[in-house]
Amino acid sequence: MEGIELDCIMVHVLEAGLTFLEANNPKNRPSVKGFNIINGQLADSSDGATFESRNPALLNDVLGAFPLSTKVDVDAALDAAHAAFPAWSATPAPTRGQIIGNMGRLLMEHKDDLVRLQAREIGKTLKECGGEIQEAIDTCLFFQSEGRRLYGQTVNSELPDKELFTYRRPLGVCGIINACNFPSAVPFWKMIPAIMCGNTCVWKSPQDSPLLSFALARIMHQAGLPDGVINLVHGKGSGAGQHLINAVDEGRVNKISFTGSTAVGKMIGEVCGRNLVSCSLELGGKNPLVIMPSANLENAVEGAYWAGFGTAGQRCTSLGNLIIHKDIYDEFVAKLMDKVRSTLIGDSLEHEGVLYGSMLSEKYAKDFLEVIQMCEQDGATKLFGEGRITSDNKPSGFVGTAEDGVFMWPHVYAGVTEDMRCFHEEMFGPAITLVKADDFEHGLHLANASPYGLSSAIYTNDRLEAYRFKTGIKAGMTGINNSTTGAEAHLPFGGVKGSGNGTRESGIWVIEAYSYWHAVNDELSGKLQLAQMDVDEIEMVEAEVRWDELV
Ligand code: UN1
Repeated sequence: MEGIELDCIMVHVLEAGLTFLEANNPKNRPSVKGFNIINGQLADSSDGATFESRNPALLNDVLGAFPLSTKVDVDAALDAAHAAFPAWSATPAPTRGQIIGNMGRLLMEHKDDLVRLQAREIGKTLKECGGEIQEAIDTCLFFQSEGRRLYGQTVNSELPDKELFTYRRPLGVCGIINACNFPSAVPFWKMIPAIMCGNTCVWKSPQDSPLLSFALARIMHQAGLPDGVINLVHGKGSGAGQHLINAVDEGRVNKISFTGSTAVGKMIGEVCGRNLVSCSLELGGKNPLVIMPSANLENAVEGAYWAGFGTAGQRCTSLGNLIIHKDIYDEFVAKLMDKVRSTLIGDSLEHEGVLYGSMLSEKYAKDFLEVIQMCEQDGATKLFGEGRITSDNKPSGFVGTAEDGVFMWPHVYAGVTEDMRCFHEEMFGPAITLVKADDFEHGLHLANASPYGLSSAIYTNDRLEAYRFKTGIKAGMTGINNSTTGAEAHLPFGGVKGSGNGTRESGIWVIEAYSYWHAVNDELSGKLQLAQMDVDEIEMVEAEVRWDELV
């Protein structure tokens, strides 16, 4: 189509069979008709229904129309995953790892285009999208080699001429459901270890990032992934996502891996629990960051500011309660507010140097505006923030035309105490709550007082305080003199309490979530030897030393 600017990834996507839509897109960006990928083949939804993907930083930029998948489509994807399982699970793990390595190399080759596509589809900054695609690459490179390990053990038997072994076995068909805030790294955290262990997947892409998900799934196939190992279905959480969960009750799913809200996670946990099906649940957070007087305050301000407002506060690991020791409270808040007031916000595809872009979608914006109302209702004092940015209501650091997208002011609420709802609720947007602590013990108490336990952090130069925080906090992740965000791709990621069910993503730990241990004994003696009963008895020798005479 003349005049349309195609980047490499878009050419790639189009070569895969997508077609242009006639759309009057601004900036001559392409708009496509997208598909599910089932058994390696492009597929429409069974009833032809579609939904749109829109750029939240430029709302009349339509990326395309995608299948609104039905139960029939989800069932077809599950059929394909089941059919592919025997051959894929029998493929040597090093070969599976090699394909995963190819995925990493292809992501590197197409990184710049994927970064732009991701920024266009969910409004995160180019810098952050770059970090995220890198996280997906790191995951592939880590698990490429894991395919050459995936160790089991040889274990000594208590009986002669008998050997014991352990093997890691795949679980079967995995249902993958992720949120759109980390639409590359998080599905890779899930699917890469899943397929490395020999499982097959049905991936329900996030409703707000279908084109990026399509591009990633194509790259996975281009890397040499056999058809049916990963099947992609687009649609809504309440539609295709729910059909995938319902399939657990039908006995068609062996694992669900979900990243999203605690409410949905609990529902999934119930369905999986009653079917004895394994599930990995990465849920919400109200991540605390404690600032102590001995901290380097400049450094602490940087960390708190980034943790609160980077990604427009839309990370699971974003800062929630900023807990500041009373002795440095005024000084710290003054420094922090200087930064908050000068925050640069805008569409990163158009403006360099912005700290954060739009909200992930209109829906995220709406939910955020609702939840922050709670702060003032609870009696917190608003230090900064006026809701949605418009041409008549914008902070000095906003660049661009506000009405083009869904942009939010940064919000800071002070005077928050443990008895307020806003102390306990995740806000998932650019808003932090300031809490004053009397001393270290009080700070630690406050850090533990929310119903969540995902990430946490402390700024202190007192080693004993750092130690006591590390041992006293109940959280899956803790930063010392660092922000609450930015977990690396080879450390275990996950939470406790309301933040998850204790499973972990990333590194070697995630392998537990996608495999089971199979214990095998090989009886070589040619006879029946009974464990515990036919074991040689050892006679203890009477003590020759008269201990009683020595005292
Ligand atoms: C998420 O928000 O779901 O630790 C993932 C971090 C990122 C991943 C966040 N590496 O902030």
